[in-house]
Amino acid sequence: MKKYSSEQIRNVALVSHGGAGKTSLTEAVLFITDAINRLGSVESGNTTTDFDEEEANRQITINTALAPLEWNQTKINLLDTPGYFDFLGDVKGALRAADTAMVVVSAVNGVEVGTEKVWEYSVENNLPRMIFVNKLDRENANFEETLQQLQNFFGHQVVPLQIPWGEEDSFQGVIDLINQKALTFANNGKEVDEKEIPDDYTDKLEEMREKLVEAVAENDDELLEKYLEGESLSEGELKEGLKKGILAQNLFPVIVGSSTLGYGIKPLLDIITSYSPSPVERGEATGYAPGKEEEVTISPDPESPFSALVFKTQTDPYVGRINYLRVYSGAIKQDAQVLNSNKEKTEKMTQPFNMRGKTQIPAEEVVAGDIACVAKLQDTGTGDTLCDRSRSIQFPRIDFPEPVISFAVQPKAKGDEEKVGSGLSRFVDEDPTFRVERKTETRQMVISGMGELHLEVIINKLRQKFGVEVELTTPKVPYKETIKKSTKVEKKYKKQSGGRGQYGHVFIELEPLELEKEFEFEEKIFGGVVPKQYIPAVEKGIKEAMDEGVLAGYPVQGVKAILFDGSYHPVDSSEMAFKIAASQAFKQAVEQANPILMEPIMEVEVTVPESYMGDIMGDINSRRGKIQGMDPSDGLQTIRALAPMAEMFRYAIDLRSLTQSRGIFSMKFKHYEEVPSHISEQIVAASKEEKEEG
Ligand SMILES: Nc1nc2c(ncn2[C@@H]2O[C@H](COP(=O)(O)OP(=O)(O)OP(=O)(O)O)[C@@H](O)[C@H]2O)c(=O)[nH]1
Ligand SMILES: [Mg+2]
Repeated sequence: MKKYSSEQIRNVALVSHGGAGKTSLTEAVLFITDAINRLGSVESGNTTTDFDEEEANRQITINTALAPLEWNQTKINLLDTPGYFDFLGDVKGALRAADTAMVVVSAVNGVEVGTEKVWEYSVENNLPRMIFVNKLDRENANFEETLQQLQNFFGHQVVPLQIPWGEEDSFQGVIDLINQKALTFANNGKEVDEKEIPDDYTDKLEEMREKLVEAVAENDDELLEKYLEGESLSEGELKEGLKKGILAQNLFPVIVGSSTLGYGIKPLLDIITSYSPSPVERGEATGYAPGKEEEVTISPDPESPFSALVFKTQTDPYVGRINYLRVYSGAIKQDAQVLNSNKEKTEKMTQPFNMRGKTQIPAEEVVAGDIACVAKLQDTGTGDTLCDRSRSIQFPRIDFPEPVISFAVQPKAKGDEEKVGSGLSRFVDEDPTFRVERKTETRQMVISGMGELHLEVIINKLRQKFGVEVELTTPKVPYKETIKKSTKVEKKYKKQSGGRGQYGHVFIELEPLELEKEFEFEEKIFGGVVPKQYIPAVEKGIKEAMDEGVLAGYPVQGVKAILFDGSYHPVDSSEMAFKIAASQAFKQAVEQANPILMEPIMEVEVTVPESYMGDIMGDINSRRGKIQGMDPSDGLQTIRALAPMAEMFRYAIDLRSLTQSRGIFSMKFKHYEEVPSHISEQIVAASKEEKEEG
């Protein structure tokens, strides 16, 4: 690839609801621009950007892939992102790296939930947006209706630059409203023929072009005046106005085509090079001086000190770790010493390269505004800023979503624990929406992610890359046991037959404490009835007994134990004897003290469109949840509730199906509460059964 200046770069993220055609579009574009010489397809599992085995098998995108290509003296960095919600993290990263969001919409399905979401994220990132209406060749494709939906959802600034010539079986080309030509395509879109506008489209063309001109004029006072006075805009004015409107996020042009036929792809490329902003036109980026509040602005000047944001990290079996960088200023230079300002570490830059799918293409120098990869950095991961020491800066962190679903993992073969642990932690490195935790309370390894599919993919990768098989189960709930009333017991532990005997004798009183206080111990021994040297053994015996409660074997907490009387034997007493006596006393006391099970209660926040409110509240009630409050905003409702952890493990999945994926939620631990008795009985019974089997 030749060198490109910052003005000659376009960074375009393809985003959509799952399956709208982003990967097929990327493949078509690569083929048409001769970046690849064989046209792959999603069905055959041989596209450039869905190169991962899991992607090819499932025919969906899992990882954002880069597809740099050259067109009209411009380098276009396409980012082919995943559409499934489980892989949202990668979409967020790509949107941070891009200067334009190309929202792909299927003409068959129209605006879908995922369309709304990616639009929202693009707005959050202040990104200029374009819309590609795809699949116009498919049965049930309907441009009029799709356009209507787009305008209903995203406003009247959604304006077509083209309309399809025919639809479904009779889709034969594209009517270009700006140049007023009909375009047809051959050789998978490599050849374009310009034709006169067909007669049955002349009226439509006029009507749609008028709307386009009006929309452009509305964005510019001068043009508007001209327009209102009945003057027509020159072609130059129209194009310039359009470009300005797009950059200002006031106009969202609609482009049409079919990715699999290659129709409309060349015009799409022309529109990207002419109307989507270069990094220079996007202007300054904002960051912070490390440790300080005030903003620092960075202009996309290749001559200024280097700065870049790592928006994705990937581990390659051969190359090791690869970081994807969006450069904001200066240039990536091989061997340069740069600062990772988040980790305060110096990194030495290796030779940067372009990635096209999985293919590395060497790049000599990567200037401000460009996207490229660097391998073998020591401490750098997703979200980190790399910069020149002379101007230390941190770009805002990428707002990755928090995991919503958890499973316990267990290796199928004994002895694989370590391999599983180290394999999983490698994936944590790559994927900010994936977590692994070792839960000491339940002695389980728990993985968390964005959905079942996300975790399933990770488990498959673990098998492919590390050769270990694991099983996923619902995590155990870290119940605790406690007592409800005070009680006193006496316990004598005595063995005095032959040889040296054992003798320990204690009176213990138990009192309930707040659960958070875990455990307190007090001794009220008078006159040395239990000698000083045995008292620590008494405490130790109780503590050990607390590890496994009498009800279902969960740890006991929220108990105060008072040693208030006892006796000893001058020869037979020992620390061991007192420990055993204390432990037995404690167990007996707990049984008398009305023991109960306590369960973790989560604080849950669910945000859904208002129409789902009833269903959500009903569902929360059925999970033993308690509604705490509601906050309406913008047609959405946020419901705050408390609900037991035990009922919430599958909530991510259930919320999706309840709301057609429109709902989001977050959850964090709040406190422990008593388990209702009918449920407690089941837990106790289950634990007995497990004990008998085990
Ligand atoms: N007929 C027709 N089929 C298309 C077109 N574009 C994509 N498809 C098909 O639609 C399906 C999904 O296409 P993809 O390119 O994988 O869509 P995607 O947006 O990348 O999907 P995700 O990455 O999983 O979100 C595949 O079976 C494609 O062959 C099109 O323009 N016309
Ligand atoms: Mg895809």
